[in-house]
Amino acid sequence: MFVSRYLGGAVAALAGLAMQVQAETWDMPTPYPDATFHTVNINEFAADVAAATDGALEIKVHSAGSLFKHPEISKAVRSGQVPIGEFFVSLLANDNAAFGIDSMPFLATNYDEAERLWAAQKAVIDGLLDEQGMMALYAVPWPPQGLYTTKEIASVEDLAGLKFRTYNATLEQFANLAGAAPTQVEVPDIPQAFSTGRVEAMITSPSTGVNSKAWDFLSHYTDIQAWIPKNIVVVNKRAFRRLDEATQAAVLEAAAAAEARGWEMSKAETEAQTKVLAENGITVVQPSDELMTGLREIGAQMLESWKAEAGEAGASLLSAYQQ
Ligand code: PCA
Repeated sequence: MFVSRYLGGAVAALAGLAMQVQAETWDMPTPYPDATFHTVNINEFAADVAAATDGALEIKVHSAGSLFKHPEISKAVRSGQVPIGEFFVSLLANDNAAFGIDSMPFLATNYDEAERLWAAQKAVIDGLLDEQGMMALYAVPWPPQGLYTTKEIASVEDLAGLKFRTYNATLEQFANLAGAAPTQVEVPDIPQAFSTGRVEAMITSPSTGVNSKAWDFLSHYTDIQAWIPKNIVVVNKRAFRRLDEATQAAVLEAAAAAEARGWEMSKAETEAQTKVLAENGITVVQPSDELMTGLREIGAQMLESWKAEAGEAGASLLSAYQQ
């Protein structure tokens, strides 16, 4: 009696151990809230991986910067603190200018252009990520970026002096060149930054405008469609290699599906969320020629400085895109 109970316990313990060895959980930090379509897409990706591997690989999503703050996510994946994560790809522009090309104003402003730019960019950044011990799984664009303000904006001069919410170095440069005063604010902090008066204008997608309830603190959305920036999902290479072959294949397959699905979600969001802005009282306006001319001049100036910084790799990226 005592012996069999003892053995029974040992067998149960061993079975538990085998389960632990087989089933792996990957913690995945992401920067944006649950309602964001990127996060919805990532949750589907995680469900696909779990289903395809019979639960052998569980990806546990930690959204809205809850596990790591946005600027820390790439470092956490790089160092192996977490095996996988999502971030705004242009945040790595400090490492190499190639990461920031998708935030260049008026270079790629529709989805066809964005797709071609991603192909040209990917060829360069795959190698850069590899050097950092990471591998890109997939990237998904935000809808075209528009201008949110508390008044009508007829020309670049109207932006002068505005306290401007920014999300990366390129947008900061843009705001500075427009004569505005940039302040970096992460998405989960947008409502508070506006309600406390830290900022009073921003450039972002209809998606982020809706997710942040922009109508609580802003009145005008000018549809300038300035650029189409992307989020990227990356893995730590060592963590990926530790998976068995079938699991690796399942991750790659789910990633390819997530990329295709994400681009479609993004396209659908553009119109749908612009409508939600209008329904909630935001005045949606088409930009004046004067405003667009002024903004394009700033964009042209920024591209020149990007080229100077990005060197030969940048030149070949651009010529691949412009072919
Ligand atoms: N939303 C994110 C990035 C681009 C976008 O549309 C943000 O505003 O930070």
